[in-house]
Amino acid sequence: MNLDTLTTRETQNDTGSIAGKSQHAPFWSVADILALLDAPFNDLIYRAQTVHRQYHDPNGVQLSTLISVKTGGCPEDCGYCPQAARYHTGVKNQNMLSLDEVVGAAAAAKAKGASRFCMGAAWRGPKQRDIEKMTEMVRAVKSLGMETCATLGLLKPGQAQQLGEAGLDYYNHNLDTAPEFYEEIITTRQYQDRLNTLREVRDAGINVCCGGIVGMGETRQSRAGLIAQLANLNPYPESVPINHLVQVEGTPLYGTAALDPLEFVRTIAAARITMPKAMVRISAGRQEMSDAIQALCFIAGANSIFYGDKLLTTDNPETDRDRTLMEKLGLHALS
Ligand code: SAM
Ligand code: DTB
Ligand code: SF4
Repeated sequence: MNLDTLTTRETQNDTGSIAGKSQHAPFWSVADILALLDAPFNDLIYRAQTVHRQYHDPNGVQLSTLISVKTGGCPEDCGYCPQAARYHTGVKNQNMLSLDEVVGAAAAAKAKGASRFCMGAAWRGPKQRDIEKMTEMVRAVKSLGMETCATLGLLKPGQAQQLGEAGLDYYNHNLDTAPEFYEEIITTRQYQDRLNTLREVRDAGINVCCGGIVGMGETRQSRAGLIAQLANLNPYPESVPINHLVQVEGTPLYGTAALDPLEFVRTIAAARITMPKAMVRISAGRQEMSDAIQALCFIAGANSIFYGDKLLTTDNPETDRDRTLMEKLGLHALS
């Protein structure tokens, strides 16, 4: 299969998503996406950059800042996560931050140039009293003139609607990996649970932020499987975070063989081609990435980053390093 055939599919699939009518049959097969990932690097990147330029400002980057509003002590067993109570990673548990702390951090992020503020919590899912606190935070951050995002785990019916009514713009909930690899990584919640939460978010009219993690020892086929799942959501997510595993000592995935960084770039390109209108974010793992690899990711269609010295518990590049990189590449922040 050549890449031109696949590009035609991208256009058709996009039209289907805009129509937003009844669920279409999966359009991107895993084989289609594997063909993208297997293509000569230059062909893949050229195609991704071409698609990128059709839909986006080629030099614009959206900046999101993360904060952990409740840290550690999580009952789940996600094999990559430093916040799972069962792994001994040295992460200090922290109860929910106060409204003032969150608003102060959001105002500081805005002053540094972030347009979106993303609040994360180490929960399997929020309780009703947590939702009440979160809606206060969402309202307050929103009133600063920032976009709001939350990532709180699985949502029960009705919870997304409450968050949406408070003004939540995006909900982040990742599929993490392909269905066939998923059980190697997480056993305390099912793939279908995640899809159900994404449906709750979509039905509440909140933008979907959904991606995954690479570098967990998966095959290229599984990376294709993850992208296929994301691209076949109807409609596909507005925001697609591609995380590179941050290896944290004490987690089961610590010591996983390193992924060739060019595989990360290829995954970004496949996300761009299959989800042309989405914002594709280089998420976790940038601290360990060279400027050259990040530049390749931007060429491959990435147009969003986490901006700020910390992700949730691990380090992200200093804002000065990011500003310098953006200047070197002639990239500007999107408002
Ligand atoms: N507890 C909620 C949940 O799991 O949905 C929200 C926070 S959780 C930390 C959000 C996402 O961060 C995970 O789904 C995973 O994709 C990503 N993540 C967590 N630890 C990571 C790591 N060590 N490296 C890369 N991504 C990670
Ligand atoms: C996402 O896809 N990546 C972010 C955000 N959504 C919540 C989280 C990355 C966490 C990396 C590990 C840590 O800092 O604890
Ligand atoms: Fe808990 Fe989320 Fe970490 Fe999984 S990824 S252990 S649910 S905080």
